[in-house]
Amino acid sequence: NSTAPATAPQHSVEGFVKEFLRELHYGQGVTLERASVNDQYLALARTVREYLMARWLETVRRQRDAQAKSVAYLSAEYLLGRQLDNALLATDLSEIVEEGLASLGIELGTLREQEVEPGLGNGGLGRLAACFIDSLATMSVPCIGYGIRYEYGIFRQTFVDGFQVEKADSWLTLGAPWEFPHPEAAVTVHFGGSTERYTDDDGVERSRWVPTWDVRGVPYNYMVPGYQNGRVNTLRLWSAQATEAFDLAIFNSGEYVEAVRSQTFAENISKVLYPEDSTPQGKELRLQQQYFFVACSIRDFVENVLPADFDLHNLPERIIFQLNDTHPVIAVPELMRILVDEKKWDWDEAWAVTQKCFAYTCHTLLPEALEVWPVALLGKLLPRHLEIIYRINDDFLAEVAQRYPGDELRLRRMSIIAEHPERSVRMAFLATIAGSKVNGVAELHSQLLRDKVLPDFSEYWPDKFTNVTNGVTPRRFVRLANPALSDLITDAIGPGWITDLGRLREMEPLADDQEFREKFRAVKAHNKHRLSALLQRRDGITLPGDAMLDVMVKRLHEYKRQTLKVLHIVSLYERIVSGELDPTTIPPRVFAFGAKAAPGYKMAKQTIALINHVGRVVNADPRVKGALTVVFPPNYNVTLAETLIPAADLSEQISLAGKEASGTGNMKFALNGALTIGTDDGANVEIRELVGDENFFLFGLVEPEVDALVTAGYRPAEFYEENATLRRAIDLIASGAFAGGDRTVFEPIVSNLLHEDRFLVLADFQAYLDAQDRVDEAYRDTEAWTRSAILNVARSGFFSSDRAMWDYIDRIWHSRPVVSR
Ligand code: 26W
Repeated sequence: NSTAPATAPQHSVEGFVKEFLRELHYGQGVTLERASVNDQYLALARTVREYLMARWLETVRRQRDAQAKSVAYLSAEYLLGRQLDNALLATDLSEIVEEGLASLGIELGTLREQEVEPGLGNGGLGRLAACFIDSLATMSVPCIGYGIRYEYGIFRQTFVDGFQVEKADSWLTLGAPWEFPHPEAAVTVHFGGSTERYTDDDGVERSRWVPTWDVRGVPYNYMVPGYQNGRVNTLRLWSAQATEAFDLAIFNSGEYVEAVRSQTFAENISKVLYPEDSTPQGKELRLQQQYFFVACSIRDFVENVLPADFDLHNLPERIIFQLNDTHPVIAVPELMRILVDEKKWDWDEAWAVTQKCFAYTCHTLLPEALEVWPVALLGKLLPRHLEIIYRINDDFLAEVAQRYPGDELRLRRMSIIAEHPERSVRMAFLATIAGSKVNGVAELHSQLLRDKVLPDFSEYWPDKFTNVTNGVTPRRFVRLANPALSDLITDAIGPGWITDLGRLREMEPLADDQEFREKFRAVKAHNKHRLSALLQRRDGITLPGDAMLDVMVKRLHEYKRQTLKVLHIVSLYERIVSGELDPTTIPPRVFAFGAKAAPGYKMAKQTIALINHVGRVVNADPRVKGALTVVFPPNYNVTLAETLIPAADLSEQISLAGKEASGTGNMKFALNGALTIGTDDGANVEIRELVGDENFFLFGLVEPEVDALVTAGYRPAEFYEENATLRRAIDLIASGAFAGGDRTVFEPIVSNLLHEDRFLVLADFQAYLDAQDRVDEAYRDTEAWTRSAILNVARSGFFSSDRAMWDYIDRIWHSRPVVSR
């Protein structure tokens, strides 16, 4: 019929070439002869988009008709990675495009490299959101991802003399072919002002918000294509704009700069991603970002996604807002405000509906990472929301008081409002009280969340708490990142694993097949060459030919303990140069790091400098040449991960037990055939259980031991005194050996280790070295190592984000969002 969307271009080389040239001519306005690489890339992206368009429009239409329950994933971060390859995979166009471009003398690989990845996230939490929306699309589950279209994503990291220097990430400057702006669908959100009481037409006394300034949220839509299933979900990111471009009265008086001030002010809200991972700074702009995007999103869902005549009493049947950590929690009082103030509902009926519409995922255990907002700040920016939070708190505490009469201390512990060190709102408590479910992101984490972070709440609502262990998308992190391994797997067990990762189990018997092991090693070798070529091109880094690749990539944080890895390297180096260790007796190793530090995190930045300086000395010393190599390519991101992880032999997951909520890098490595050296932490626990103890190098204190040691009074200096190997390593750093003789450069790291060592690096040092000896030992037996690597792949299917999504559906979202096909 006439409203049906246009059909997709022909799925053939000719069909593609025709569309591509059309895009080049009419979209870019250039001829093939004069087209730059960027012109070609943009035309290609737009062409691929066209293949998805009919499916997208169809998905949206079906979803409207089906009136199915949707998941609205609320996340301040989406760390998407490059889009082109994923779109080619989803549409099964890779071969056609490669051939079609080749016929025009263009290399697909060159255009691929042109894309700047949208780095709209910091690390694990943002990447998880990207994996989840991929899985939901692939599983045909209705989902809309809501977030912020930051103009600048996570900073680009450079090194100057080994120290991190941040550069702005201008990911939009060369064009953004994957986004669809919809300025006509903009919504207005309010800030500031005060509240007032009034009597409504029915004579009821009510509160209302009288805000003083507003901002327009312009939605930008992005396609989220399912894997070859004809479905395309939507990611909707909000960009902030001034409601009025400028104040004409001021402009006419000649004050041009003053006239556009409000525009700059409004646009600041979506200007840049906060680069703090886990240490909230309590900045007003951040709260503005949070409220901005959730207010836009709720309004959008209620006014644009739901039918016009929709009765909001039925909202829980149509939506579940999944809160990705506490960042979007201000959505709770916002929905209450809409229902009570705007729709004039009774408080209790509004609260009953609200409670069913939210669920909360916690992603941390560090107390300092739990967001709190000073009452003064929140009250200034969102006075009505603060009132609503007070009311939620009062009602809740009254209930608690009824259950535990006279337990004043408990009320104080459970109050959303903390009194010290300053009056503030504990967002995790608000989320827990409002959410229908609260989940942690790995078994151990969920346990600790119940027992240590929210014990009073889990006692009060034992059934509210659940676990969903994280997962990663096999499309991006196996099929796309590791085509050689993918082909090997598909040859062995067929292609079904791509959407049913548990089927990797079928490979298990092949671990005992000598010929298969050889092929598996050939895949690893191929991936190492590919990495080597990339690092040469990208950073001028040369990798030695044949060495174990030992990789630690993740944000730089003390609890993750990059310092422990450095001590291992320094210790090996020191033992070799002092003559204690013969370098020809250990397997040659490349130690690869990738890590960004929050710009204000001093200790983390020092650690980056230390790694680089150790690398410089080690790599230049002929006494260890060939045996030890340290590489630290700058600006680790999703794109680099996709080449680095498939090449790895050893995965470093060495956080202090009880600190890493889950980890997801750990899963990507195991799925790509690296063995893990790791602590009993986060999802490492489940990886080890699944792959088997004999295929995993476990070391270190377990969480109860950590707890006991800290309670007893941990004195790191004792470990230093008692362990000669450790002492020699630390002394070498302290001597200035890695800083041209300057003892002051790394003094803060040394004295922190000796006198504070919050994350028990020294306590775990010897156990770590022993485990590394076991790694060397195991690596020498090539066949046995390969066997373990294959078993790691075969037994890690559980870590698919598809499985994680089924668990959310089953344990949290309940009424399974209907598959509308
Ligand atoms: C600035 C405030 C702030 C606070 C917390 C920013 C970011 C956070 C996140 C919760 C940090 C984060 O990314 N957590 C990670 O989430 C991953 C996905 O669940 C887990 O795998 C990681 O273990 C966890 O550290």
